[in-house]
Amino acid sequence: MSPRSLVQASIAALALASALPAAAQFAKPEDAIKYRQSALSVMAAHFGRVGAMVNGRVPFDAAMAQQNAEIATMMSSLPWQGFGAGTEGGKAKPEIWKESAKFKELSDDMNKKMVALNAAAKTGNLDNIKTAFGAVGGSCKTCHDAYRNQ
Ligand code: ASC
Repeated sequence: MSPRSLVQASIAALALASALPAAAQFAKPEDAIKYRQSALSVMAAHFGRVGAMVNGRVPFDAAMAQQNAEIATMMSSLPWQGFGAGTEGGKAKPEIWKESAKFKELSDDMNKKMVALNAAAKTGNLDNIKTAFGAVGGSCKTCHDAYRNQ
């Protein structure tokens, strides 16, 4: 291969790699499992801080609710990249890979409800936040009941 076509091939390979779904970019299945568990864990931490206010365990602070809802919302789009083909394991039930359309539907539902929680947090109204928080929690539970081993 000439140096020129080598450079062209490298550029083509890089372009392909960045166009591939992130799922294909984990070196090992364990890396994907670690990634999705980490993303879900960070999301849950920030969602939980909103939950503490919703449940009255800590006093309501509108700015805190907003910041945490914002982070949880950003995180909510990430875990799904870690459920690519061949990454069965962790607490994930194998049904995820057999019912990928349903799994995607549930994850999209969670994203949507998290975006609604983020919007509610921006209103600064605790009742709005409570309602939207409950919807997200229900979505978490539906998916966990179906697809997560205890
Ligand atoms: C959380 C968390 C979950 C969900 C779920 C809602 O805060 O870590 O997994 O909410 O408990 O039912």
